[in-house]
Amino acid sequence: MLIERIELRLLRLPLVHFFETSFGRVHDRTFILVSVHGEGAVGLGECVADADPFYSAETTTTAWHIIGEFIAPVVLRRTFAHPKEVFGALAAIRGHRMAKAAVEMAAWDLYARQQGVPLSRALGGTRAAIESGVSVGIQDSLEQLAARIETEVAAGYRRIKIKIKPGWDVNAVEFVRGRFDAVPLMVDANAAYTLADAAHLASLDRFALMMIEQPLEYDDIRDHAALQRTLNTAICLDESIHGVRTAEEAIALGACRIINIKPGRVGGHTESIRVHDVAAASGVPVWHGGMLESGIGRAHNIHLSTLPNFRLPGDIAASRRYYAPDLIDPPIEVRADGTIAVPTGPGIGVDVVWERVKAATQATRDLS
Ligand code: OSB
Ligand code: MG
Repeated sequence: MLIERIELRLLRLPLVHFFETSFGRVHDRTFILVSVHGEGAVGLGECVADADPFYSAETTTTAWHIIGEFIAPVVLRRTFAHPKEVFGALAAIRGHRMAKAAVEMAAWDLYARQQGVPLSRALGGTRAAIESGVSVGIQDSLEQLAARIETEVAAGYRRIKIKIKPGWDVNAVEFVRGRFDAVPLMVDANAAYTLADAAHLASLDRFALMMIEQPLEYDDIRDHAALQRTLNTAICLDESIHGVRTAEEAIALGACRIINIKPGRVGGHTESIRVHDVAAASGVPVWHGGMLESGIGRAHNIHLSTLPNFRLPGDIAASRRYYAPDLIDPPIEVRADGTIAVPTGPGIGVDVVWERVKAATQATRDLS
């Protein structure tokens, strides 16, 4: 697989509904779309870095810089026997896993298209459909939260995740449990607490939550281990799992019982498979997170979720929840049973509407 040219596009898409987490409210998403060209084919990757450094240290601007000045020079005009070699080839570049992942995932798509197989098969996945869950942001009122959950439960989603932060946590969960007593429910704090909040977080134990996602600092392992010892509810780590090494540390120290995998956060599909495999070897289930991707990044997420240790519903919902219209047509749909069919065409297997991409483009850069 020869990489001949890389094209970057900076896109901006308005969200159908604002999305609020403990670190803020967003109304649109700015992200980089990467096209990797080689031997007559094109692979696509979507960078999950946000415009601001609030979820992670990377931003769209740092990723643009790192891809253009450091990643492209390593991979351009180079022949890879397999896309699993790309992440290792970038080892000299410290960090910047979102920037690396965007290019690495585009290389996987290119490879799968050249082989004429769906990306899921190239990745070693085994399922024809994946389970879909939904992430519901912080709303202006508890009534509005209940109304949104009502809609998502009716649509068939297999689990509901609500975002929490101090002041919108035990009260919100108690309210939701009062209305939806049996719904599979979990919470995500996006690092909004400290170990001093352990007793407060333990008061969530009585609501039969599937897990509490990332309660403490974005790069912490140790305090999560201490917190997990005081909670009955499983901790799931998101931000703290930067790759296979932090996954091994977290599992060894008992910092979590479940891991959220986002290929963008760990450096791409290859590193995601490694995290998936070390978790499987320790009996730790994983599930696929989301970063409000367009249908292009979401398609990558669907394919990766076909690996066997993705044992819980992912944050991979229908296109219509995010963008109207999405960048792909047909859009991603969730069926009444809460599953998504894995695309069967070559590569990511979705059709990009380039007119929509062009309309959303703020800047471009050609690297060759
Ligand atoms: O923490 O999982 C998160 C969105 C943006 C940044 C971080 C997170 C999220 C989500 C939304 O929870 C998942 C999605 O629906 O794409
Ligand atoms: Mg999260």
